Amino acid sequence: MRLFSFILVLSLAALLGAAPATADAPDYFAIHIPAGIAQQMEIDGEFVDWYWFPSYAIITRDALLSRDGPDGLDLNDYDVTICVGWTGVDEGNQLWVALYTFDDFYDRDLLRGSRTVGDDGWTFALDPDHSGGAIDPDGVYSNGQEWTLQAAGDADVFALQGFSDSYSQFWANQPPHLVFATGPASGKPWSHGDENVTIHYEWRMTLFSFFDAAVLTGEGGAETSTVMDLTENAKIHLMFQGNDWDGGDSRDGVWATSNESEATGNGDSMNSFTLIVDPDVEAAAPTAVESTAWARIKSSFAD
Ligand SMILES: [Ca+2]
Ligand SMILES: [Ca+2]
Ligand SMILES: [Ca+2]
Ligand SMILES: [Ca+2]
Repeated sequence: MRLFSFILVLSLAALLGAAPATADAPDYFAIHIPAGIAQQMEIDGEFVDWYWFPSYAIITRDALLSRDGPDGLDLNDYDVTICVGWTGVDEGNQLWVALYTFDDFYDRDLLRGSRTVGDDGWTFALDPDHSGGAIDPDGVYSNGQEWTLQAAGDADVFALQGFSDSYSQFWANQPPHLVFATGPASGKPWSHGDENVTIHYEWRMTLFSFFDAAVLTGEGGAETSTVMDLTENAKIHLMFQGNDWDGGDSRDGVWATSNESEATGNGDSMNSFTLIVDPDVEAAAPTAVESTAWARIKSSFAD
């Protein structure tokens, strides 16, 4: 049974027609995460802590656009749900993402690490300050970044697209800038050829309007990059692209939130996400507790 309770909300979103499917790069929302909720959320690949996310902001498979491969893929072959949240400047100042994928065939035999070519994976590209233009393909001194995500089970990948595996771990994809997990734990580990696989990608990350990867020289880094402050009503450019391989030498499909040319490499071709504060979400949220009190509560869970 692949229908997780989280997905029940999806059909509601589809009924409501949450996002236009005809525009090349539809606009979406990122929802503010109240402090009382953020304190209780864990980046662990489990999605029960996204219960509060409003249905109108859920991005479903129906909203995704084909960039390659045969059209008309049915939901038994590939299904997707994406939720995007954010915390403000004094609350961690990060983008939070829950990305659900169901796939009839788990393809991971090339193990390229920092590329999704040949194996299942996601491309996550962003231009945080909406400045537009091409992303520097070297990833250095760039206004945006293009990341590759692969759920490997025992060696998950969140790497700058195209960089060799030796540069897959560096300052920008490590805590506190990035916290990333895959799940559900009950489904791990995945093996090439597994059928009907559900994968949860969950992460929170700091956004940089100026990003000095400098992985080739070993210089630069967080100190010479500029953190983007996340504030209500700001617009950021993002795009998500699922790359589905089902064995063999050709892609079964490439499904993305934008199908404009250069969608993964140019800020102007990405989707605009408006950072909004939903009053109903805020009103229903538990009250934030003092950090020391919260630490005690958490440690009692662990006992
Ligand atoms: Ca979680
Ligand atoms: Ca598939
Ligand atoms: Ca493959
Ligand atoms: Ca696949």
